[in-house]
Amino acid sequence: MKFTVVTLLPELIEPALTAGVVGRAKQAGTIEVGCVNPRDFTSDKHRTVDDTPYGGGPGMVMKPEPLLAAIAKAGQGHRILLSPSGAPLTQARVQELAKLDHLVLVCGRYEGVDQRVIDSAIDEELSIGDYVLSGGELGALVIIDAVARLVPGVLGEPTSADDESFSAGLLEYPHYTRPVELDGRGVPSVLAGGNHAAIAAWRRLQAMQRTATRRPDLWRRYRASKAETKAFPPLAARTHLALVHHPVVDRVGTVITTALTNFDIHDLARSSMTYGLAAFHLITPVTSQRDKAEHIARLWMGDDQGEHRARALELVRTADAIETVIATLAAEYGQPPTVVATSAKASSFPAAPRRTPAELVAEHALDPRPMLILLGSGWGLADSLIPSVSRILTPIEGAGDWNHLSVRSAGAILLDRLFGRVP
Ligand code: JCQ
Repeated sequence: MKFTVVTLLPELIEPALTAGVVGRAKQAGTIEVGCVNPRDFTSDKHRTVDDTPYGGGPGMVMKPEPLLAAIAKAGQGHRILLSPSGAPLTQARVQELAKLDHLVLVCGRYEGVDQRVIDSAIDEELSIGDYVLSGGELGALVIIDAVARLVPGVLGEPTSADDESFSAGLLEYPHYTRPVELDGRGVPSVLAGGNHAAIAAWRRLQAMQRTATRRPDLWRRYRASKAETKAFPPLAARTHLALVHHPVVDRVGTVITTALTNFDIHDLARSSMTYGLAAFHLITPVTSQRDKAEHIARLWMGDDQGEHRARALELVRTADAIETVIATLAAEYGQPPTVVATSAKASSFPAAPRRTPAELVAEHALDPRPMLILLGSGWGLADSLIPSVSRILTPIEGAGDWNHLSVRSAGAILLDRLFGRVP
């Protein structure tokens, strides 16, 4: 594997590649690194490599001709420009780059590079993160390091590269070595036990826990294996959604009981099924309303034409009060649920800690307790009458002040934010 760095500051590149794994690989000839300096392709006596920007503005732009000549001198290879405007570098991209045999890493300085150089002589723009460096050299070193360690023969063991963070979509589990006690801190006993299956399970759980809490973005993309799903069932599978018809408020804040609606039952049951929830509860103290809900659900469950909807309606349960659902879940799971309220108003449930959907998932992902999410019908949950609420979800925000989503729409949006996969 060959790397050619196009840079005005080769002295920033060369010394950084003499030590460690990459330094050894370079010495052994497993990788080859060279620099080409655009300043060597100038013809004026000041060896000018920058110029003022057309259109004005602060700073300077790299002069095209010396840069183009240096890129040409670098030879045939995949030409990458390091830039804060590039696509974010990922381990997946690093793995692809490691299959190529020559990377040309072009480093900008000053405010940047003439767009026509990018258009004519760059294959790909990559960013190493959302911050600005004074030049592309440190980014080029990052790419060299990340790619080189995947080149066969650079790392000692061929397996130790794939075992790590990001390759599996999870963060690394914590590592320990001797001494067994360090300033009063011990080593998790499972690691010293010699039970390899138990160690593997512990490490996997640690990796999952860390990923869920530290990197909700990665956790959302993570696809557990069948065995993992069995060992650590997903949060959705122990989440219950409830549509509350009492106690809720009307438009002036009076506590009321709302009437059941057919569309709410059908649509929220289908949303619950789509996102893998355990059940959808309809809560009303009115016996005839509960009978009606049961009737609506049973109607479809007997219908062969509506087979898909039938499966969703099997999730429907009815209860006379929130406390009844809590008691039922406590009995079913052997521990009470975390009760989560939703509200369109920022001021409701002032005592409950506020959580974004991502924070709630992070907090709960590997907590074995069930979760009960309350949706209010009418003008929302009567917060002072529901003391069991221990978390409140941040309101769904649209474009402006007008915020009157139907409970069906709010429920679907919420479930997608909590449990929806990203492609
Ligand atoms: C790379 N994240 C930050 C700085 C201009 C090409 O134009 C410019 C390049 C740089 C160097 O790259 C970065 C960077 N990933 O700052 C300014």
